[in-house]
Amino acid sequence: MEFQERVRDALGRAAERTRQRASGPRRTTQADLVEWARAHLSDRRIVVVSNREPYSHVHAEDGVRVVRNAGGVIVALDAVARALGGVWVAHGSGDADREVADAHGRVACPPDRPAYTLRRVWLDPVDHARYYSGLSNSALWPLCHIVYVRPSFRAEEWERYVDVNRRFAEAVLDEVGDEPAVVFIQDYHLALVAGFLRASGRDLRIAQFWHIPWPNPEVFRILPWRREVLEGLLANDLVGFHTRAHASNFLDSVAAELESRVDHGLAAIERAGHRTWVGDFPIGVDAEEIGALAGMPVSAAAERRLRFELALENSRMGLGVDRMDYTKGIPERLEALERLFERHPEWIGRFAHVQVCVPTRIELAEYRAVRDRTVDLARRINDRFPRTGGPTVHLIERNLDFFELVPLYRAADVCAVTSLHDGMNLVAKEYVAACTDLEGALLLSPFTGAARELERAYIASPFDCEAMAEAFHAALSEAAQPRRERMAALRETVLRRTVFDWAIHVLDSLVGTGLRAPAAAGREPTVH
Ligand code: ADQ
Repeated sequence: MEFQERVRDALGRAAERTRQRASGPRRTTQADLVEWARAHLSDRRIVVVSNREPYSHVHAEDGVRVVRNAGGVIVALDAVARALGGVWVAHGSGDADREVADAHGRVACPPDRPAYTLRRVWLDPVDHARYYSGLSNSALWPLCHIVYVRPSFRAEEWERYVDVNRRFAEAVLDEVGDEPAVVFIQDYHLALVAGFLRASGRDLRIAQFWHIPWPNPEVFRILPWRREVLEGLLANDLVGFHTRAHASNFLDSVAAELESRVDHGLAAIERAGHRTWVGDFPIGVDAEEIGALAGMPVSAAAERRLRFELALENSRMGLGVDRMDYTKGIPERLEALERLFERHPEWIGRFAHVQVCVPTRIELAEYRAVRDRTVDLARRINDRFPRTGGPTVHLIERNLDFFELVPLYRAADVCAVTSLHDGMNLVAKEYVAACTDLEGALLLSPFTGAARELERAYIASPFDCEAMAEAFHAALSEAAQPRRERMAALRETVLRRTVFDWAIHVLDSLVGTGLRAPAAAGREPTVH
């Protein structure tokens, strides 16, 4: 058995022991999701659809290796698909993916313990440039994140987006055949899939979760294909967002753009005889597993190694973990740190910041620019405010395995999540989940979905450098007792709503006792 598998097995046992010892309220776990799915979805196949695949096959020195792609959403949906033996339709992005799949792009997953079918959709370089880098990430992503990066709209990208969405839908239909099915679509790459599915006339219950913010109607109306996107999404029975504000913006956008009956009170939209429910379902993390991993001796050893390697014995440690994306406020975070050293020189030489940033979408100029700014700022801070034994700002520019990430969470005295705009932000919740000893502080941007739930964090705007510098100072200086009380309150929230609650909540709203109305702003229905 490989080292990581052994750790994973031990982790499962540790999480179970933690659960058995826990005296507080019972938390929702993967087993609950599996049980729920067996009880409520057994008469329908489940098909998950996402751009990203849960497992990739890649070439390595010793042959073809399987990589389990990270992220809370993938883990939760993997649990649903495993429980039901369903199908997952996703882009086959590994460089050995084709070699291991059959003629239809199918491969059994998880590869070591097959339980469901991964159906890979193949994209060529033009698809990638136009559907992914183009319409998805140069138009919809900046449109939905209001951070003043101007979206660009190109007809050929839209055409390719339509085409790729159609191919995803065809793959779904090919898999379900004439059987009734539940289809759960993820995110903004696939806004048109539900429309193609509905047009097939098959017996499908369809839900879509929009993981990023939804802008207000004034912003949304600049999208040339706004009606097509809305019509595609309204082909779903249920559309979910992380926050009520984003759900409300979606209702307002539909009301402004389409002839429809928008019921803000029920959070439902009727158009052309079809009803779509709209709800807010804040996503969580597998807090128990993260906590169990944080408590294992391997994590403690890794933390000690890290502290030694970075010469942190006499320094407090800050941490940032992000995709290198302009929405995450990474340069703004470093500017605030520079200001911290100017305003509070007592931290010079006594505080180091570790910034883990995985390169992403580097084919786009805005992403290269944010990386260059980050590297320049780190260099400037290290020149201006040196520290004995190691850098003041330490950049790690690669993807870390969770077994590497959790020791970093453990070690950090303060974790900074400074997004300019973010649907939820899972790093904030992962950090809190890892702080089992309550020794840590979360600095959080108010422009994240997470800030709506994690009110006891040190909240500071990334657009206000002075305020963020002071928030760093406060997080590092507050007395132990109130700081620990804050962390205990944050942990209660994160443990109460796990990623498994999220999946059950969305799917139960879709197939439970008929479609239940999720909570929404209590306003009178408007008819347009
Ligand atoms: P993202 O924008 O990707 O997600 P986030 O929610 O923070 O943002 O999730 C990032 C995930 O990637 C976390 O699980 C984190 O641990 C991991 N990660 C980040 N950098 C890493 C690194 N260098 N190495 C390894 N792992 C790393 C989108 C939306 C969010 C929303 C999620 C889920 O933009 O707002 O919270 O979907 O709905």
